[in-house]
Amino acid sequence: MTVAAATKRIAIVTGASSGIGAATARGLAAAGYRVVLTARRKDRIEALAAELTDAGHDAMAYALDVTDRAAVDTFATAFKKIAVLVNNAGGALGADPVATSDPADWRRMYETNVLGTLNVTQALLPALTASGDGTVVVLSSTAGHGTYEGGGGYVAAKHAEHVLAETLRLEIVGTPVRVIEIAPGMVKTDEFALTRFGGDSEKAAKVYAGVADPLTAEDVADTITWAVTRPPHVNIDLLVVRPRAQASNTKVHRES
Ligand code: 8X3
Repeated sequence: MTVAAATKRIAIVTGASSGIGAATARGLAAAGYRVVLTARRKDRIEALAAELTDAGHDAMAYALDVTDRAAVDTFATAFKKIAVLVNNAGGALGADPVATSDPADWRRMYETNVLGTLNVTQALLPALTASGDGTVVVLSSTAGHGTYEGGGGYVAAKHAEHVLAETLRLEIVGTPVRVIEIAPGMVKTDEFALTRFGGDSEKAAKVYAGVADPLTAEDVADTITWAVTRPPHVNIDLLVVRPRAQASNTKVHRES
């Protein structure tokens, strides 16, 4: 893939095949960016890119597994200048206690959430810097700022993503790249909880049971789009966003 010099500034979104990633691609396209949608599921991102293009936006799709460093490096060679990178790919696997959870789940969550973000950010940092005004967004979670029972490997991975964002911000200060961390709480999407519970829809539904209005993917995309469209000298270091019914990771109001 080669990407011709674009008149519009380029925004790359990982995990853009569904949920927050897809909504963010829509939001950034509407904000005037040329969006590059990446995810493993090529059919989904191609369909979304076609939909955005038909609606008059500028969008393209590129199938990518963020844990495959060689593939990420090849992808990065297509870009000389990037305005925005949204590291959204990731997710949760399992909700078992530390004593019994599956180490394979922990490893996979570290790979997708942390190393995936590291791979893509490292590979695209030169292009973000070359743009003269780059923005790295790290989609962490409220799980990156406090733990909860059964959170285990997901909480650990999200804490690592938070540390990645904070450390990178320290290390690149003085360059024209800002680092924004968005930490959503309870967001009801089609796939997050279903994936976490291995496709068990009953367990997935319990996560949101009785919660009046969990956040939607669009709520989070709106937050991301707002943060990246602030003037270049404004760095939203960290933005925690939860539904009103959720006061903390462990304090959720449920109507019975
Ligand atoms: C998702 C929030 O509460 O399921 O990142 O960990 S939570």
